[in-house]
Amino acid sequence: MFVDYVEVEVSAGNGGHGCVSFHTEKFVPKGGPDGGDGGRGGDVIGVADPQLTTLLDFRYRRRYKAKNGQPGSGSMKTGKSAPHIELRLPVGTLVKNLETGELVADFDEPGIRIVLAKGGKGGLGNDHFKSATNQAPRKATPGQPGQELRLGLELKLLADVGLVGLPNAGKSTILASFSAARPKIADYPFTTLVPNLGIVRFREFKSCVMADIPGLIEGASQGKGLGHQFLKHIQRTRLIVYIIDINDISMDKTLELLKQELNSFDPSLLQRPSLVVITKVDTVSDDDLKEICAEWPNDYIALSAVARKGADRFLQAIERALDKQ
Ligand SMILES: Nc1nc2c(ncn2[C@@H]2O[C@H](COP(=O)(O)OP(=O)(O)OP(=O)(O)O)[C@@H](O)[C@H]2O)c(=O)[nH]1
Ligand SMILES: [Mg+2]
Repeated sequence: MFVDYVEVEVSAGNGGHGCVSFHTEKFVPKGGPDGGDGGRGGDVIGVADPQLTTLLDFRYRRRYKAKNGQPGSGSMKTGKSAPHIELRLPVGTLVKNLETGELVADFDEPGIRIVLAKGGKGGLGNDHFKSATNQAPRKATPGQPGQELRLGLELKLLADVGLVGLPNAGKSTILASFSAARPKIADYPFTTLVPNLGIVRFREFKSCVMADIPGLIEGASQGKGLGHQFLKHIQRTRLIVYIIDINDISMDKTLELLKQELNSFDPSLLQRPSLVVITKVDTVSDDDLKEICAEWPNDYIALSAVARKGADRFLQAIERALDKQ
């Protein structure tokens, strides 16, 4: 299952209290203050883990609490600090503070670690409060509370290229043909129910990440089909590739429709660089292809992902479009 939004509660640990204590020893009746400091509470830290592709784990567990620091004790012993706890998040996760609406962190690179909730500092033991006039202070400070936050975790996939098209247009077939990803492919609409990512290699040491999202239909903005719920996954792509089936009887209307749906979700998506790909061209004769495309006013790339016709042009166009940015 693919989960791209969850709400969780995180609590960092409280700091341990400082200690009031006095040194006692045989024949040393009035030893000075020797109360140690409290230990620090554990932080809650987010870590971007490239092995993860979903926030599914957080469906089942919503509360994360780091331990409290130990209180200080006599003989100047500082309390033990509590260990930090880690939330492992898929790369592309945005974290929002639900109380303030503010963006707390963007886990946009594998391996980055960001403290989400800070543990409280330990309190000071009475040793800190001795002075010339007060040799036996009875004062220590309490540990500070750890931060407690309600957070919204939202996964927005990070890909260079997003494939957008009607259901059954052939998007997953393209991803499967140009990457090692193995999305489900079938001859009916809505085969793809969740986004898929794949790495497309242009040549050695040069590649891009391609995202195949579920097909869009007219009225997706009103929740039809799978609606807009997956469009957020192309919000962070650098290039949008519209995929249109050559057997579509009104290719230009389809392109218009796809653009409209993107526009009603997020108008800035239409400013993004884009390419138009007419696919499944192996299903028509070369003459028909010429005829159909002669009427097509836009720039396009003719492709058959199955017969790998036009594959080089397709890859070059993507590479060039990405290089331009
Ligand atoms: N002949 C031919 N068939 C293709 C080509 N590309 C896709 N198909 C077929 O078209 C059908 C739909 O392909 P998919 O890749 O599942 O389409 P999709 O756009 O991912 O569809 P949804 O996931 O439902 O949105 C499958 O039966 C594919 O085998 C192609 O280039 N040539
Ligand atoms: Mg698909």
